[in-house]
Amino acid sequence: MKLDCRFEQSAAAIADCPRWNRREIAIAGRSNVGKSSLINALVSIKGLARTSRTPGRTQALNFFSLGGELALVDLPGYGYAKMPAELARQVSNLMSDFLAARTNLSAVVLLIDSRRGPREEEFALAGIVRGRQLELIVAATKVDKLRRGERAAMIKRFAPLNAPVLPCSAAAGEGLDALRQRLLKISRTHGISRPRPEPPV
Ligand SMILES: Nc1nc2c(ncn2[C@@H]2O[C@H](COP(=O)(O)OP(=O)(O)OP(=O)(O)O)[C@@H](O)[C@H]2O)c(=O)[nH]1
Ligand SMILES: [Mg+2]
Repeated sequence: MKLDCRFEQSAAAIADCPRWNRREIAIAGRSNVGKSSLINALVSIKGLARTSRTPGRTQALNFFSLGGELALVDLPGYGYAKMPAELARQVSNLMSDFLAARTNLSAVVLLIDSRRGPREEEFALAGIVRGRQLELIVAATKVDKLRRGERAAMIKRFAPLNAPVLPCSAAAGEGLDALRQRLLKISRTHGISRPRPEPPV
């Protein structure tokens, strides 16, 4: 399955976000969890979203058009201890303001490292998404780093979130097709309504 995806713009503030009527799917998660890598893997374009071994790489909202009606939004990661406190606060506010108020938002893919599981921040984000009745998709990232016997423990760690979990690996390709299917389903269920064609005479 091939998704048609293009970088459109960055926004360093809510006021700079695009004014369009695309339904948006936000990619959210802790710094270094693999958000940008997952976007690149999903759309099979290396380097589309910038990735880095250094956490805190993405400090703005990055908008990518996806087909004709959808957009992916690569959010800045939270929880990077080494980022200067003032910058970390700004970045975290930008992300939570966007999730709490953006009207274009239809769904949030919450990425959580499969080896760590959800913490306080992830429960809080899931709460915001549920409070707005947006679709919540949880992706457990970097599952290529789990050993065979660690899968069951991972499922247990994620259970308290009470959400379906998609195990994913941007590196090995696992789970990507399942995630693509979920995203395309959003396009059908939350699609922007088009004028109906005239009935045949
Ligand atoms: N083994 C493995 N490594 C991964 C995977 N996905 C991402 N990584 C690595 O994790 C690091 C961070 O990846 P990014 O995609 O930049 O993470 P991010 O969540 O966008 O980070 P910020 O922009 O800082 O919030 C990089 O070194 C990636 O190569 C994966 O599926 N498997
Ligand atoms: Mg990133």
